[in-house]
Amino acid sequence: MTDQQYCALSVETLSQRLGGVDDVASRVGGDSSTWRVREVGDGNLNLVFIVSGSAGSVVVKQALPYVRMVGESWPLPLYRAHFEYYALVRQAQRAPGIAPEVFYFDKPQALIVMEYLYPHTILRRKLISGERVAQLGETIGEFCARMAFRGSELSLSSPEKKADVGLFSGNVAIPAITESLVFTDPYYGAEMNHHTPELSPVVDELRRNARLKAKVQRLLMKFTANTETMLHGDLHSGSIMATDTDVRVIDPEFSQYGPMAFDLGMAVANFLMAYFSQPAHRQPQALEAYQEWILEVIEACFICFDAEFRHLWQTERTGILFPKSLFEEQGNSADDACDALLEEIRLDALAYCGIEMHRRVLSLAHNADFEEIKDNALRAKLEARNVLMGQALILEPEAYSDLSALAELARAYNQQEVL
Ligand code: SR1
Ligand code: MG
Repeated sequence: MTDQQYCALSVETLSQRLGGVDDVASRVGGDSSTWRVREVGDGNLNLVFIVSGSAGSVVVKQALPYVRMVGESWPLPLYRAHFEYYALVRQAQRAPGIAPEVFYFDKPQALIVMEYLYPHTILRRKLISGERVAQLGETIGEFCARMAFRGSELSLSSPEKKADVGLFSGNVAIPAITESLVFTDPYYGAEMNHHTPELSPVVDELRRNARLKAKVQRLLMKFTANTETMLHGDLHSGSIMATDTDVRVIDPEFSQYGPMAFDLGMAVANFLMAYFSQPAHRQPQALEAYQEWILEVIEACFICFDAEFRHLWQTERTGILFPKSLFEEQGNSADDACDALLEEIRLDALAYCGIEMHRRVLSLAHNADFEEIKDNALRAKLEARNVLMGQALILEPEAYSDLSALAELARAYNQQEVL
């Protein structure tokens, strides 16, 4: 398959095209003409197939040369699949057991064959249907900390880190999407934007707030200029799959080197959007307990991020940053430096969180938590709470770095009649 010119797979052609690839055939098993192939891609960009045979199932993900949710009018380079592959390999090394295992990668075809996660389902669907997942916040917090620390010069050697930043700097098309859809478009009437019509008074006021826009642009500046670590880059609840007791992270195609706080902020934003949308999805008797559980997930996420980062700081600080030769070996503790760095990450994560809360209701790619609410008046009311909390986090992250203050803020907006 490797020598062939790129050609998008289909349910009809997949078995014939991948049947001769040993790494795939041995996992699926049997005669490839008997394989069952389903296209299950419901994301914004790619083709995703589940292929099953007598020995098991695999997932085949193939990039399309355009943005699937928009169509061929928005071309997107196939090379993004290479970066997804590079990211999956690094995630397996830096945070083992969380990303799907890769079985096969075909660069010209922009396709990755990987582990089929079963009986896992997309976390966003679980949050909409009110399911609980044990250790959710803990796993995501720990994952973010491991990726943040082990992808940085706190851990990597300087040449290794520079080479990786160089490699990922070839991925120009995907960061450009984040730079506009996440950081810029929500704050003016960009062409592809849409929002619930009843939300307009809140949106108009937000877009008039020059202080807010300036803060967001400063965060964009950090996002573009700061190559601290390798990010997942799109850690929303559709990029997390789970059972009741197991949590996995998928889809790192938005991976790039960027600020340590970014993934943590994105993940927490998606938990908060699940929180604010709950009144539309839960019966009143189940609502409060489930919303409180989501707040516990957020708290656990931050606590476990800090704990794991501190642990790695003590045990794996082998890079050029804050070297032990400068601290411990001179009789100085480096603990205060770690605390200060974690505080900075917490504040930036809260601000990135606020931005993600905005883009998912104001820009192009909305999330189902709000989008599936059929009653527009209710949807706008819940989205308004989310937008206003996001604004508070961007403008004043210092006020909410204490986790109980953050939870109180969410509870306060959850009660507020904005519209
Ligand atoms: C055009 S891509 C829109 C969004 O989908 C992805 O999941 C990212 O979140 C991106 O911003
Ligand atoms: Mg994705």
